[in-house]
Amino acid sequence: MFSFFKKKPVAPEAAPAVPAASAPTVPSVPSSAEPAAPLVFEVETAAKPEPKQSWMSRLKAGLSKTSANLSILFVGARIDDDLYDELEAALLMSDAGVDATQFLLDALKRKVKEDKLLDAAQVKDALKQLMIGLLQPLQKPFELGRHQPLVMMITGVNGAGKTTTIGKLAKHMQAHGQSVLLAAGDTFRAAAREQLMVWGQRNNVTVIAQESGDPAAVSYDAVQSGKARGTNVVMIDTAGRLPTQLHLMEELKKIKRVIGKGLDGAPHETLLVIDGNTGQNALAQVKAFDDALQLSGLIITKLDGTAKGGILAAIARVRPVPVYFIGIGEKIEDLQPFNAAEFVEALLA
Ligand SMILES: Nc1nc2c(ncn2[C@@H]2O[C@H](COP(=O)(O)OP(=O)(O)OP(=O)(O)O)[C@@H](O)[C@H]2O)c(=O)[nH]1
Ligand SMILES: [Mg+2]
Repeated sequence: MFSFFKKKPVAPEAAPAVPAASAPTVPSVPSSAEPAAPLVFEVETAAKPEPKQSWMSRLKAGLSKTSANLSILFVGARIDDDLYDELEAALLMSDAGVDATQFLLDALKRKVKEDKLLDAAQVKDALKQLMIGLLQPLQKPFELGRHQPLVMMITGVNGAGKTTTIGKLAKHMQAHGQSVLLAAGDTFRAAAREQLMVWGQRNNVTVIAQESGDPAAVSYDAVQSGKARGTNVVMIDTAGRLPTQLHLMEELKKIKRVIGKGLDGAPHETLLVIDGNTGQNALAQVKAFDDALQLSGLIITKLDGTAKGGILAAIARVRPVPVYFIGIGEKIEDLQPFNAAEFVEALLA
């Protein structure tokens, strides 16, 4: 069992509480403003963290397609070229990509030879160990308390799960005694701001929003407000965008620069949220967002759907940005830290 966050006790940088009057205005949402559409955030307040076993079984269920495709190959199999061919096809099918697939196959063949493995179960186990070795460098605990406030910028393509993930993280952080402030940096969609603010009200999280529609200005305000209030964590939501929308990628760079003007060294985390069902395109997203923003971490969502999971192997080989969390559903406990051994156990059950 490992904890959700790593926590570093921090000597607060000069960030005394400042009277609320000097903080940027937080527009209030009229209580009658219940949105017609269901909220993105539906977090059960009474939800207790489920036992680890339940998480594992749901992760296994999410990745069952790949796990079935891989595991079947080893049932009563002979260790020959046919097995390696089938394994290659199954790995490619799992979204592992050409590079990681070739890497794993070469390493496996070497291992089989060196250790004189004759039994399919042993070969499967060797593959598991190789996969864990490949994914291990992506595993990195998310450390709280390094900065006050710890400023996080959350990016990704449309519908990847950014806002939902921010909501889940906020609840996890609160449970770890952190005060959280959110910035409604998605000024693109009119409903996005209200959505976040209603959620903030319900969950006792301050949301900084602006009518102006300038995401960099909202982000700057949020950082200032976080400093003034002595908030532990500031999370900045951004509007979804495709890496091919170059002007919108430029806008992200600007938001990042402006955050840095609000607080030296911020954002301390620049995160990309990826929909686990995106296939190989996820790798293109990692590259493009990393080139533009120098990502510090990834969050992979929706590993409960038709996701195949192999994309993590591709990321590990081609652009090894740490994967802080993975998501397997819409509830708060459906977001957990990424653990390489656990993930491979689900992928190759
Ligand atoms: N099944 C499943 N659904 C998820 C998960 N994470 C998020 N979702 C759903 O994905 C949809 C989009 O999530 P959002 O959080 O609105 O995505 P976003 O990236 O903020 O979207 P934009 O702001 O429109 O770019 C919502 O219906 C979420 O409930 C997950 O891990 N599993
Ligand atoms: Mg959103």
